[in-house]
Amino acid sequence: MDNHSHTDTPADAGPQDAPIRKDRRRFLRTAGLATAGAVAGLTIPFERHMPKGMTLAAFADDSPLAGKDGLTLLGDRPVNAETPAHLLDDAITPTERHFIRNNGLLPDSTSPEGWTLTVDGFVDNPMTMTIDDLRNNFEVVTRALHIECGGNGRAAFDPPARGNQWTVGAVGCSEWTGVRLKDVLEAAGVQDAAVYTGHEGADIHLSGDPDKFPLSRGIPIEKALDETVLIAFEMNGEALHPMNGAPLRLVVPGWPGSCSQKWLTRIWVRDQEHDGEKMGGQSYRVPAYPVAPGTDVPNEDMVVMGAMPVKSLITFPMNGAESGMETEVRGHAWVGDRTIERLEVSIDFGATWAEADLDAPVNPGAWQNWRTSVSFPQAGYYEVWARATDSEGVSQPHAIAWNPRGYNNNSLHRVGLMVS
Ligand SMILES: Nc1nc2c(c(=O)[nH]1)N[C@H]1C(S)=C(S)[C@@H](COP(=O)(O)O)O[C@H]1N2
Ligand SMILES: [Mo]
Repeated sequence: MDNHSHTDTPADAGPQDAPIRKDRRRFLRTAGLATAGAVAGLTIPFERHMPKGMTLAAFADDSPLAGKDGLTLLGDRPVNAETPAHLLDDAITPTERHFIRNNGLLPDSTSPEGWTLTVDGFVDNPMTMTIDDLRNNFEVVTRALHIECGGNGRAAFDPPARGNQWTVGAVGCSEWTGVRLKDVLEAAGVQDAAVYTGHEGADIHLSGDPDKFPLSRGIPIEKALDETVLIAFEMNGEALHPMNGAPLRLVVPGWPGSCSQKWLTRIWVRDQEHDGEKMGGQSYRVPAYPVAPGTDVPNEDMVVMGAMPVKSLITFPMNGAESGMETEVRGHAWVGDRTIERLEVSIDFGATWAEADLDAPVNPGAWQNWRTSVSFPQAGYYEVWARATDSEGVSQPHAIAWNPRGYNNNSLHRVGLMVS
């Protein structure tokens, strides 16, 4: 495993801050990178000589990608960044390579100091707990768990779908430490009427309106009581990265990433499907029946996304690389609520397939690592394709099952190679 050290975790403004930084941090945090100087109200006499896109040294750790390594920034308001496939090669995704998907702006504080989580609604004992309460009153577990954004792969939709144009890298499998949501819900005493959770976080709506949530999603109570679902306060053995939900978040492996509420403040147990921000309309919803590409689907025919489909990624070699006549090919495969049974690789555009060596998940909810070695018959351009099959015999398709908002694209990952 590739363990990059990272000591430059962007903490919130502290008293140790140099004066130039203090009052301008908030502006910078909420402004676009390009306009950082202007929005912070700084006069920069030699601005005309500044290389385009350069960030200001005095505010270096305000960069949305501080503490991240090699991510592709898709947008900075809100911050969205994906990881190139070849940087997802580690069995466990290092924090600096875990993607970022935000719907709003970071909370004013991401410090564990004074943070509380409330569990209420259809429970016998509503509770408000600090992070220490969680640590002290419940079994603390560490698990490798994969999170994939429901819109990962959207960039390949045709006709295109609105939203972040993720290619393949809005996925990761880090090691999360926390307590089981199940244990906390059982302590709260889930009532018979409970059917769904509703999650709330402390992030700030893009409008700045304190009464609006950027995102508030939930999961069916049966899934919430699944032992893989964690309320996490550590990522890869350290505090959570601010962009990944510090100091507290849910991790719901195998379900759309949006279920894994970051900056978690409340779990509201409900007697109906949660109706929070981005639960309705076309958000994180897919047509209840297959539709032709480009179809306009009415809201009432859309259903909330559940377990994610079978999928795999080639993390070595890198797309477009040069290769010798023989190479190792490796990557990961995952599926929501099932396991991967088989991983096959093709070097002839899918005419023939050879089975790769596939690991079992290190624990339920972890992605599965695979590797194989391929030999090419002669020099030239090849494509390596990977195809996973899950425990129900379902394989990845060649084509995208089109839907209006560009979710669930689990079509085959392909890597082109120049072989000599
Ligand atoms: N509070 C809050 N939680 C959130 C989000 C958000 O915008 N706000 N984005 C969700 C989405 S859409 C995804 S895909 C995952 C991404 O987690 P990551 O940013 O740690 O990779 O966080 C989810 N949790
Ligand atoms: Mo997402």
